[in-house]
Amino acid sequence: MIYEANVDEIDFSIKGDARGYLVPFEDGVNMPFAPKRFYYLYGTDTEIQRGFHAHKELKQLLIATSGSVRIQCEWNGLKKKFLLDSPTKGLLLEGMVWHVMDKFSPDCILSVLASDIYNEADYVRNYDDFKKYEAEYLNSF
Ligand code: T46
Repeated sequence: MIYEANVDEIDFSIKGDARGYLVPFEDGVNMPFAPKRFYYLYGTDTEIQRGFHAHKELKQLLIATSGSVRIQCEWNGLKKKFLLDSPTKGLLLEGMVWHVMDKFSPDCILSVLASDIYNEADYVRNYDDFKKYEAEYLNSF
């Protein structure tokens, strides 16, 4: 089974006036998918690493709405680290991207908009399985 992968850093369009700032997300305007789920991670200790999985089909937009967190990604034979440290930017993870979140600041709230409801069957939690799926994808060209 071939699963596509894509990673993209996105700078949001900010609405603001004398009262403060606002960042809207609208399907068909600036959202790359229509979200079906929202969740957030908070209270994660600085020393903790989370994630260690990829998703087969799920698309997610990760935003540090408070504080900062590092996201280490691996996809399509590439490895890259991203720092989410502002509510004005996000990280789009589409499909088969192995990701690990760490270096959570004490005030970090990592908010996630997801393209589908929670489904454990969509997770690839074994790294060797991830590499097999990735190799299948890379050999398909
Ligand atoms: C991801 C990263 C960024 C639910 O019951 N419903 C949910 O919507 C989610 C996301 C999780 N759960 C349960 C499953 C586990 O028993 O919450 C527990 C913790 O989930 P997990 O160990 O997968 O958490 P993280 O921080 O490793 O990963 C989470 C998301 O699960 C994952 O999709 O991409 O954040």
